[in-house]
Amino acid sequence: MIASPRTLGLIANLSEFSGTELTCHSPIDGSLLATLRADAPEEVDRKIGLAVDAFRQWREVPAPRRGELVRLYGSKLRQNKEELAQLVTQECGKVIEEGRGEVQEMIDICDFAVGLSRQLYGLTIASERPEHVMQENWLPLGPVGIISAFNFPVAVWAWNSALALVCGNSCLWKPSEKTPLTALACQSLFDDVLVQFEDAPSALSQIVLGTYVQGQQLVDDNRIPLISATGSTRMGQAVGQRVAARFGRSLLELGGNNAIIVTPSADLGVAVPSILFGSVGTAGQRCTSTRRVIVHRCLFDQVFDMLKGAVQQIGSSKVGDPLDAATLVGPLIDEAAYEVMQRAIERVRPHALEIVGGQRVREDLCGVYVHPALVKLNEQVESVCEETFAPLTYVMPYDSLDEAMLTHNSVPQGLSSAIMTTDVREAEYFKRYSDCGIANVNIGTSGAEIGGAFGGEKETGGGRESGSDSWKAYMRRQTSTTYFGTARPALAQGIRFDV
Ligand code: UN1
Repeated sequence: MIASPRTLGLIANLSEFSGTELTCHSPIDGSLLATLRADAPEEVDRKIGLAVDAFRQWREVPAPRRGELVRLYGSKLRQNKEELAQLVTQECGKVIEEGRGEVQEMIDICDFAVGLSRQLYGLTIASERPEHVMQENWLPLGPVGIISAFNFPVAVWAWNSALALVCGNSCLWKPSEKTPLTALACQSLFDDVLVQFEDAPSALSQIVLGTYVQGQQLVDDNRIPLISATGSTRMGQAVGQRVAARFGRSLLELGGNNAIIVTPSADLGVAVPSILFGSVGTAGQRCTSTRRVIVHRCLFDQVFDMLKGAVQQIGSSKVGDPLDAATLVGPLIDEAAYEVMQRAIERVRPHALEIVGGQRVREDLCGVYVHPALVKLNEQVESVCEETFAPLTYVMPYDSLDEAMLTHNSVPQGLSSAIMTTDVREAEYFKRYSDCGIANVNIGTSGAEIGGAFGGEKETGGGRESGSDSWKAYMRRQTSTTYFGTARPALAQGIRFDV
C-alpha cells in the first residue's frame, strides 16, 4: 500500500524533506511511504536560533491574540480531520476510529488552550508589610523542545504546542523517527494558518527531523529552557539527567504499567468492556494501556473466562487492516515490538496457569499482526513489573483489598489505574492509595480526556500535560513585591536596619 496522494497531499512541500536517512514504512503492510532526510547538526542549531528569535517576537503578542492563532489552528484541524486521521492510521497503524479520536484530541486541546489564553491567572498575595503589594506573575518561558513517540504521533505534540503557544513560547518538535509524516502534515496545516496571521513569526513552530541524535542536540542546548519528552522510561532517564545537568526543566511522560482491580461488587457489564478496550485497544500500544487485571478470587475464573472469550473473538476476526472500519486491533508498529512481546510471553510462561493468544496472525497482510494475549497467573511475578508495549495482559487473583493495593502499587511505573466496584468505600480507598497520576472508578485506564492533568509518578516521570493547570509548566513564575509608600520601607520578618 502506498499512502494515497490525497493524505500525503496534506504535506504541501514533501519534496523539500526528501532524503535518505529516514525511511517511513507503513506498519499496515510494510510498504514504503517516503524517504526523508534527517537534520544535520548545523541545521538543528540554526533552527534553535530561529526559535529564540521567534520567541522574542511572540512573547510580545497579547495572550488572547496568541489564543486566536490556536483557535484558527483548531478550525484547520476540523476541516482536515478525516485526512489527518487517515495519515495517522497509515503511519502508526492504529485503527481509523482511534486515528479520528487522536485528531479530535488535538482539536479539544486547541479549544482548551484558546480559553486558557484569557485565563493565565497569577495571584495577589497578602503582604506582611504596610503599603506593599505582593503578586505572582506568569511569564513566557522560551523555546520549548517537544520529543514525541510513535503511538500518539500528533495528539501529544498538540497538548504541548497548544499550551506552549498561548503561553507565549516558540516550539521545536522532534517527532518519532517512526512517524515523521504526520508531523510534517501538522506543520503544513500550521504554516497555512500562520500565513494568515500577521503578528506571528514564521519560525514559531518548527520540526526537527531525525533520530535520538537530533533529540539529544535539543536536550543539550541551553537555549531551550523546557524539554517535554514522551517515550520509554530509559529514554526519559537519559533526557531528565541531561536536561538537569544544564539546569533546564524537563516534563516527562514515560512508561506505565497500568492495572485494573475488579472487586466482588463490580458490575461486570461495565468492567469487562473497559478492561478489553484498555488491553487490546490501540494494539496495547498506549502508555495508558491496561497491562494488569487484579481480580477478587471469588470472580477470578469468571472474569478470566469472559475476557478469554472476548479476546478469542477479537483475535480470530477483528485483527487486521486498521483502515477497515470493522477492525478493532491493527498491527504492531514493527518487528522489534513483536519480538519484545514474544520474549515477555516466554518469560512468564513457566509461571502461567493459562496463556491465550500471543501468536502472529494475518500474515497475508505483510505487517506485524498478533492475536492479543491474556495470561492467567497465580500471583504477580517479576516480569509482570516491566512494561511490554503490546496487547499482553496479565490477570491475577487477590483475597483482600489491602493485598490488591500492594500488588497494584508494587511496580516501578505510576501512570494510570482503575477500580471496578459499586462500593463507595472501596472506590474512595482506591483513590486514596493508588500511587498513580490517574485513578479511575468504573472506567478503564486508557482514554483520558484532555481536561485533566495527564501524567504519572515514579518511573512515569512526574510530568503533567494537557488540562487543569499543566500550562504552568510552560511559563516562568515570578514573585513580585511592590512598595508604594513614602516612608522608609519596612523589612520583612520585622527586621530593623536603622542607619
Ligand atoms: C500515550 O499513550 O502516550 O489517555 C497517551 C489516553 C490518551 C493519551 C495516551 N488520551 O489513553
